[in-house]
Amino acid sequence: MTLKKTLTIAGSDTSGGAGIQADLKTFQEHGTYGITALTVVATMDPDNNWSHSVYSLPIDVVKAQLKTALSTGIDAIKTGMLSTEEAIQTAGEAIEESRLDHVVIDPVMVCKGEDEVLNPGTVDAMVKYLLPKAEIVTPNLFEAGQLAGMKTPTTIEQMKSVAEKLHSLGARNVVIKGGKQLQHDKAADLFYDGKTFTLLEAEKTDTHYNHGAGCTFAAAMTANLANGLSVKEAVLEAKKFVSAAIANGWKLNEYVGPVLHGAKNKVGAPDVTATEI
Ligand code: PXL
Repeated sequence: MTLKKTLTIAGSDTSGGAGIQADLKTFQEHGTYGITALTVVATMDPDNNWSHSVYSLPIDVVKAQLKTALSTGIDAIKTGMLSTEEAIQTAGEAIEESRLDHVVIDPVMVCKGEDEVLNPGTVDAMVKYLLPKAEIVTPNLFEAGQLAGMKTPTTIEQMKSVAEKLHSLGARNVVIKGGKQLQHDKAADLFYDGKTFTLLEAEKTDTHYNHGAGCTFAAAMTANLANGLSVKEAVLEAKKFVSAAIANGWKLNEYVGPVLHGAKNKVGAPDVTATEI
């Protein structure tokens, strides 16, 4: 038996819901073989309101992992948390070396509840080294505005303008995640392929237990691309996967509730609609 191989270049979320842990769980649910190159280790302090610390790994260690990973013959790559310009450039070079089209860039700038861009300069580096290589880029509203050099979109019309800008910067497809900030009655994400805008909608789930949703969404797209789906199908199926995961989010402790990565395969997915707008 051979499996499609999906590589994530991302950080470890010690609490297990986001980051590389979300990616591996999601890959497993999609039947792809997960391979990792770890960039940072994120920890959360239970004595300080679960505040995050991010420890970057030495760049040599990232490069050594990428050498191992690429030698296995990867089918699709996802990037997640990359805390330094050097790590972003290194990820860009690894993608280049892989010659893969199936590249999903999740431009992680913040962890939920924290509101700072990881490092000054990382936004410019993402635009330079990663956007032009993205088959799909998956920013949230804040990240989309930062990458585009525009203000954070809060309406679907504004999301459309930002998506056009991100496409013009080299991303072949753009998925802007609406999240909770978007003023809309559904849980909506905007998909733009350079020609058509498609609004993906699911019923909103009244939950705070959605930690890891963004990573899970992008990882599901990555696995779907590796498994041969078209970009549009990969995004639509990933939306179903993450909607199920959010609808079944659960309480890990008083600070955090992760999504249930395996929910779609266990209990099925809620309805998702795709409407050209
Ligand atoms: O959810 C964004 C994210 C990505 N990657 C890592 C994280 C987080 C948030 O906690 O820890 C490693």
